[in-house]
Amino acid sequence: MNNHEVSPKHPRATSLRIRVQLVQGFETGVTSLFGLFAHGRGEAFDYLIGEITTENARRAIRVAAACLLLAQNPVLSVNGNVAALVPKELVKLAKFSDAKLEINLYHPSIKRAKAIAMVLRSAGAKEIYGTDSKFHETIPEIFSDRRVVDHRGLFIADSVFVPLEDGDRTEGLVKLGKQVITVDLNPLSRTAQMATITIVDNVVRALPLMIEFCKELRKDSDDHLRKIANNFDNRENLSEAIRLINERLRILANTKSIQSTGE
Ligand code: PTJ
Repeated sequence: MNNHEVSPKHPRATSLRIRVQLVQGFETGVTSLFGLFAHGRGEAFDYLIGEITTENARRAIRVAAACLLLAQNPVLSVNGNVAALVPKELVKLAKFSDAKLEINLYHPSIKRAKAIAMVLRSAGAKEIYGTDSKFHETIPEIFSDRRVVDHRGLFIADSVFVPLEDGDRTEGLVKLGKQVITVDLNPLSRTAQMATITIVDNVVRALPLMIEFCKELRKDSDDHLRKIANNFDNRENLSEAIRLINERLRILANTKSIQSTGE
């Protein structure tokens, strides 16, 4: 028994298993140390949301799937956190949305990019962009190290899926006229606020659903997909996400015995 093992009897077993995945990601050089902090921030918001996929998030996931299917050049951007948490799902999503997978890191390191590529290959990825400097291109609109992208991937993409993203790059990508789809548990983050479509959910819950929607919607006409995509307003989506947290907290605050969900 290694010290990362989580007892299935633990009331917070699911949450603890996710943590273990990230710690293991860190130990194998996939996730950055900063990624662990980012996860903690996400976890806190997941508590507030109730650790469920809300109907609101489900709607945003369906719209995101429709947009990826409509795109000419969709790209899924992979960082150290999502590589540790949902590698198989990323590969499946790329398959069912005909999207490219590109490794793009906020805290870049060749060693980490290689480790992430290995994880994606083990999960079944055939082609991975972003690792060959021959194809690197710089986006001046982005100020962080993430400005270096693959000119066959993110550089020419019309729709980019950037789960757990930092605000600067989201802003830069939006400025470039790209459609930006993100997953962020914090509806108040700069990325959540700036993206074209924000899925306020945990990436471990959102990705399997996104794959299901892609499988289902890929049989539909572009006209139908456009109807789904056009019937969405990210401001309204974010307002609803904040309202749902607010409402949940109001109910909990008025409940006589609050059931603790803490470890
Ligand atoms: O691997 P790298 O170098 O590319 O770095 C990746 C991180 C995530 C460290 C980097 O992009 C970063 O610093 O991101 P931020 O600015 O901390 O933003 C991450 C956002 O994701 C925060 O708003 C968190 O609340 C949110 N978040 C964290 N874990 C999850 C999440 N959202 C959905 N699902 C999660 N599991």
